[in-house]
Amino acid sequence: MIKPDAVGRRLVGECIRRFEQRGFKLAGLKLQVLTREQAERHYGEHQGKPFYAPLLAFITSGPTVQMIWEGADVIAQARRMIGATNAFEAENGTIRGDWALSNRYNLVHASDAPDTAEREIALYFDVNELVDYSMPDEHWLQ
Ligand code: FUP
Repeated sequence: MIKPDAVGRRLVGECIRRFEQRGFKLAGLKLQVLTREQAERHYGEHQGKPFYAPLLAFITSGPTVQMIWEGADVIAQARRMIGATNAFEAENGTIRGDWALSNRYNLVHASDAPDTAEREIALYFDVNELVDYSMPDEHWLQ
């Protein structure tokens, strides 16, 4: 997910470019302002923590871009590409390490395991919004 701070800072194209150029395949794409209910379901694990309320206020404050990326080891590689949650600890060359200076306004989210990816995809997409197709360069990327 590209979060409202990245949309507001005109970084949507840069974020998509990194995943595309790494070799991942886009299987879904959507611009939407999250409802309070979607945000609560997404971040339910953090309920009760001090940053929960400001996190929900932030994530519902403007448009987000939901993306489904496919490819070899995509979950682990995407997490590496976005960098540590706290941008002050994110390595240079990661999305957060290059463009963020915050532990809350950290530009992007990526699912951390196959079951969370499934849950988050179902939260944001209808099945008929997923696109299945082949890329001509797929045999270079496995
Ligand atoms: P991530 O898996 O990278 O999305 O990170 P977490 O699930 O640990 O945290 C979710 C979001 O909560 C982060 F993107 C930013 C926010 N957060 C804070 O605002 N303060 C904190 O101390 C920790 C996380």
